[in-house]
Amino acid sequence: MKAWKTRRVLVAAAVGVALLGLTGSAIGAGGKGPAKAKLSIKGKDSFKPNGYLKLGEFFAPGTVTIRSGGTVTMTNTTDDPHTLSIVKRSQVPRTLEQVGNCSVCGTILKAHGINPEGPPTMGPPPIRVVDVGVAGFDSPGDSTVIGPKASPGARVTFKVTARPGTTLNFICAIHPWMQGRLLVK
Ligand SMILES: [Cu+2]
Repeated sequence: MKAWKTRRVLVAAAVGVALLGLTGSAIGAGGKGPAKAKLSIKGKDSFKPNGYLKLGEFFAPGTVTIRSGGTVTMTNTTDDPHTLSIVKRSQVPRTLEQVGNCSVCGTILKAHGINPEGPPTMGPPPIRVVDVGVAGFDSPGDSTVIGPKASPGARVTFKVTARPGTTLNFICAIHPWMQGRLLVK
């Protein structure tokens, strides 16, 4: 095939893909979000001597779109345990001081049977999932613990049952600078 012909075929393929994309988003706009979504916990801590200490673990992505009734599978790629805990928007720490004084974090950890003043929890917590209100993740107080990578609890799946149109804010109650949102469609 001559070069210009090849190019034309490639352009046609690209247009086809673009049209498929348009069709897909048109359906999505009037319908529901994905029935399944993935979330991972990534990053690592680091420091610069005489410079700073950076706590670099994060939810990836920070914003997850999911259908009401859909499931989110979360994988931990870090060496630390974390939680994904639904909180009220007003409880999401916005300043360094609020991160340091996260009172809802202590409440969440206690609900999991973890003593926030005790030593760091590396093993499985007494209560892995806290589910308030109706079954599934739908309201502040719903929370799951995820174990460090390579542990049996390093992957968790939870169902999101909040109504379409709901935004659920979440934090990690162990590292409350880790924050995200579930957009329920
Ligand atoms: Cu964390």
